[in-house]
Amino acid sequence: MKSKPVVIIGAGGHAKVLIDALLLMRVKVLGILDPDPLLTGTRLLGCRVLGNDELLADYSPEDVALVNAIGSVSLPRLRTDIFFRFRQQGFSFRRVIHSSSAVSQHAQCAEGVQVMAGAVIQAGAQIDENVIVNTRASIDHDCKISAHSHIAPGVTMSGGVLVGAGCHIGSGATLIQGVSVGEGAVVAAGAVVVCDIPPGAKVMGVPAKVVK
Ligand code: JB2
Repeated sequence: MKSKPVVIIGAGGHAKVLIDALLLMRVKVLGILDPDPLLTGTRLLGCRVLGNDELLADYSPEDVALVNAIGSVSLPRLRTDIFFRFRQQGFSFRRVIHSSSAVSQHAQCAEGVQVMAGAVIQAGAQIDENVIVNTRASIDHDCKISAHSHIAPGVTMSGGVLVGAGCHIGSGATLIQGVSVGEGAVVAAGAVVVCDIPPGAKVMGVPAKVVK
């Protein structure tokens, strides 16, 4: 069955990476929505910025799918809000899996999951809705990444790691096997996590320690 064409929400850096992957997947991009009036009419990798989110009223959820191109660093809640707002209107969010990633056929990726170039997801892993597994991140067997979390570029996660919803795991962090990261926690770039992290905590360093 032919896949639906997509409309992209947000025209920033993450959108550029997603469009690159979508073009390789041969998915048709109808356009990009962004509230910044200066961007209207401009192009990102050849795809046109149409205007703000109100233009979504011109499309039917039966004919198009959405791609959430809001990243999770500068606007941590917005990505989640966008996902719920437009799903409530009946739209679905397309999975974007870069052709150079290696996703086990025995792993599960839910609605709207984005797996970027060079990422590896091993057997038994479960990736929940709206999660970003960014460039060259490695998620080993039986990890569970809960909804709306961002696994930044170059993260290494050994087997059986549990990440709660809405977490940010910073670039290059390492998490040893079996540790748990509580909901809404932030792991700083380069941290090495060797024990469980409570919900909402911010940790950094080697080994990682709670700083907030
Ligand atoms: O409500 C909105 C909205 N609010 C902000 N609707 C839509 N459709 N777009 C919205 N935006 C737009 O998202 C902003 O006007 C802006 O153009 C875009 C966010 O772009 P930015 O480059 O600031 O961030 P990003 O989310 O694309 O990328 C962040 O996350 C990535 C994962 C950066 O930190 C990247 O470095 C990172 N790789």
